[in-house]
Amino acid sequence: MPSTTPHSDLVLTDEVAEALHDGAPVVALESTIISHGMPFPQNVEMATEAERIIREGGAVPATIAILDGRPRVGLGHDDLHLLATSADVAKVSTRDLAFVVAKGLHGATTVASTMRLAALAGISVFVTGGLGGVHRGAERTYDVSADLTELSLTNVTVVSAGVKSILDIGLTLEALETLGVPVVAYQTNDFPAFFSRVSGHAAPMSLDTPAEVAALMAAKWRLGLSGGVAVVNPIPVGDEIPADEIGVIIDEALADMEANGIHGKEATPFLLGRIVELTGGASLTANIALVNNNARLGAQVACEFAALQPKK
Ligand code: PSU
Ligand code: MN
Repeated sequence: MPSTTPHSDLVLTDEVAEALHDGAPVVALESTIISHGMPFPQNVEMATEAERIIREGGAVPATIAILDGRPRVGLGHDDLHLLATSADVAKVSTRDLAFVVAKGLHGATTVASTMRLAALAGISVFVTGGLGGVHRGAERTYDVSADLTELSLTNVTVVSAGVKSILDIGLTLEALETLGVPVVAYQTNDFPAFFSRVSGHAAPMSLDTPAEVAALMAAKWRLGLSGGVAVVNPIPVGDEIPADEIGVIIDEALADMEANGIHGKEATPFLLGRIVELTGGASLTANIALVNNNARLGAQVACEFAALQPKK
């Protein structure tokens, strides 16, 4: 058993603590995607499969959530099941972390808050499905995800399939540029749009191997350029939903959101749920496929990055 924990408020599983202590590759995973991003039982199946793929790739998975007010890094099956089924799990972004911890509540962490807790634990690579970003109509609503703020602050690489076109992809890329966040498209020159491999927006940079991604991470942080790296990995060809097909659905989901007066932290979960309904579950199949694809890449990046670190 390791003698030190990275931070006294965090509860790590023995497996995660040992891997971190040994400098072995660890990959963080978020929990909002489980509690507020997908229906049961696909959510718990997805979470379990992503962990399995990360292990298969030679890294230790560490799914992150708040349970009874304790930030947990690494979860067991019962924890995942609770997150997948309970109505008492708040969606927790950075803003909400202190409240949920102080009140002893359950919370599912977003990209932003997962990054923060991963960094506190000493984890450098994090796998998810989609990033938050600048919402369409943000010039009226000011709705810009705290995921972007966190990417500007916290030294963690986030592997995603880009952002859904529920967001304004062009403005999201502009915001990430302003915030100094490298957006690295993996093996493509196009910024991927989650369900579709291409968004019509050029990616600012592209890399072709996990070793190149690890080298970029090392160079960024060696230069004292704090903040995250967004690695955007297109959905596999066979799992893609064509942009025009999903575009119609997304427009309908956005109209429904407007009609129902949904806003703030409810906006993203509402849109994700509505898209699953409107596609008769096809979006869910695509969503699971891209998470698995990101888990494979995330494990490879974590292995390459761990290999660059001084031996412990
Ligand atoms: N996009 C998805 N699936 C998700 C999310 C976003 O395709 O599950 C979740 C992630 O947890 C992300 C959060 O961090 O939604 C962003 O929420 P908001 O827009 O309220 O910041
Ligand atoms: Mn928001």
